[in-house]
Amino acid sequence: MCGIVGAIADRDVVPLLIDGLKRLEYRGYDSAGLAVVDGEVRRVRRTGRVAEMEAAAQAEGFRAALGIGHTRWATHGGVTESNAHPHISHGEIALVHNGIIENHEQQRERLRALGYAFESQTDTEVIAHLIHHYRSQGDDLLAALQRAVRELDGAYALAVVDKREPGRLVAARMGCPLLVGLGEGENFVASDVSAIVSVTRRVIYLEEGDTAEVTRQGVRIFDAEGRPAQREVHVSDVSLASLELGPYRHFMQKEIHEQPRAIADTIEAVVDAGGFSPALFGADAQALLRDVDRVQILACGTSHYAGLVARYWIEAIAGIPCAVDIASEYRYRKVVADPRQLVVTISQSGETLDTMEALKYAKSLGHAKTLAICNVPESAIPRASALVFYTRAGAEIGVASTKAFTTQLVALFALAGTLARLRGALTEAQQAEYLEALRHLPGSVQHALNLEPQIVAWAERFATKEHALFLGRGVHYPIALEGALKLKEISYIHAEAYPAGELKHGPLALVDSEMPVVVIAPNDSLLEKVKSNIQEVRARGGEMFVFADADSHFGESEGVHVIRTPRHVGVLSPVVHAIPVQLLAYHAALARGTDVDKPRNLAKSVTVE
Ligand code: HGA
Repeated sequence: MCGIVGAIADRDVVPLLIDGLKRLEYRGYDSAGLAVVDGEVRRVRRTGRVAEMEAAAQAEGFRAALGIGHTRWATHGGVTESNAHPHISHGEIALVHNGIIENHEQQRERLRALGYAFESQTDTEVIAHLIHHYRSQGDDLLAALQRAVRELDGAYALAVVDKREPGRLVAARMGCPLLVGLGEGENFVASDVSAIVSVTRRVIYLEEGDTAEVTRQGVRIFDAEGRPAQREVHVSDVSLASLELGPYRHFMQKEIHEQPRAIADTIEAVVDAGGFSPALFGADAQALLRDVDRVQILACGTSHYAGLVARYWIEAIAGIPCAVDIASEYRYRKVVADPRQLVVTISQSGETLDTMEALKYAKSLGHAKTLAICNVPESAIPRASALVFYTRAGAEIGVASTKAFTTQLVALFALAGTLARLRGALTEAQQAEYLEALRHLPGSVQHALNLEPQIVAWAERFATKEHALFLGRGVHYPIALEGALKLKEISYIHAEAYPAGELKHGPLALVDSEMPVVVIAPNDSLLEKVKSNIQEVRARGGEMFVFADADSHFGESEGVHVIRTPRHVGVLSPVVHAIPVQLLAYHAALARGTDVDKPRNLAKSVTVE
């Protein structure tokens, strides 16, 4: 989603803003802009890439010691230059916004009546005029911002400058991420730390309702009531290397190949804790998890599929009923609350708005046992949860999630093991067996990555197709869902996933020689059933692409292509089978020439509803 960066310094901040916006490109966007204060407010905006906006800024000789920049992912109003941020009021106030203002129509009417003219269709423009309105009633910029945000419903991260106050920029946060970066004689605001990592690693994460004044000398933060607030300074460990491409062609490719390391790092937490232990989830975990008798998982997209895999593990290993809901559905339905239920949220960024809102809803119903599984330290969802497990995937830049997914699976497996142990449902011997399986997992994942050349050959055949079916059974059905989602996201091939047994209940009608069917067929108890499903497809002339285990004796035949994944790795098999479907999607997208890391219409951290 949108990226915000702002800077105040004793030097020209334009290169810093451009560099920051480029580092935020991974979040997904459709236009970019910046505004600087240099006696006047000067602005440049372009639809398309940051590089185009950069060229325009250079051509116009932009230089200034104070400025704000933005990458926009349109929600209100089309992708046009006049809708791109920053928005300006009366040539004085310039503002960038991430989020959605729900009462923008009422505010627009009110401001029109006050004489304000609108140049864009965005919800954002009302904020610029509202601040200007209070500013012209005598408030200074900070006070005007604080008054304005009190009148906004919805979600926002804001950075604002005013040509009459060149010594500061002001910022506000509600529902969308924003942090302050602390430099030497220069300070910054940004949506995430990657934007400013080349200038500082010292950051303050703003809390919900906070406003901030950022000057060259320092930062003042105020809470939602406008009282001065102290916020902790964190030193970010995001490395520049993790934000750079290195020898890879795309971040997605890099991140697919980083999975053995990411998984090993995440497993290390389990090893350090001496096995499946509540200590993995935080200091209060023992007390909170002890009497859990149901689990509710809330997530979106790929994280939701991780939750679907976890349901099998939590029910089979811990014997605890587990429900999995799409966060945006859960938050709008009447839910029967159960205080002994553990509410688990899963979000790579920890900022996914739908998941955050679902968590708030669960808490409002009295759920106190909340656990976040998340990849970004100190992000909003873990901060709003009683317990947290941080996956150790490192920065994930590609919009299509890969290493975040497989490390989430490791975290969820550790949760299933821990709940089982707390209930006395796991013997020492079983725990030892599971830990052994975990130890072998990075190697099996590496083995699956080695299948890449075979998968490239398949992908070339896929690239010409417009549709694909993915089939799986049991714990591998969510992997079929994930494979279909990956293919859709980056290659734009329409793909659907079904539990293989559902084929004859409808989708079989779609099967012909133009509909490739991918089957996840590990050598588990459902293999014979999957083989029957394959015959059903073959009988209709469908071409099959089967991922089978090395030990499954699955033979190739006319119209049935087989790639053998590593020997069956038992209960962790879904993690290993995630790899070939990621590779298939990646290489199909490459063959079709799509923008793999920034697929059209999609954003990385989905911070709007
Ligand atoms: N609603 C604003 C900002 C959109 C946004 O935050 N996207 O991530 C707009 O449409 O311009």
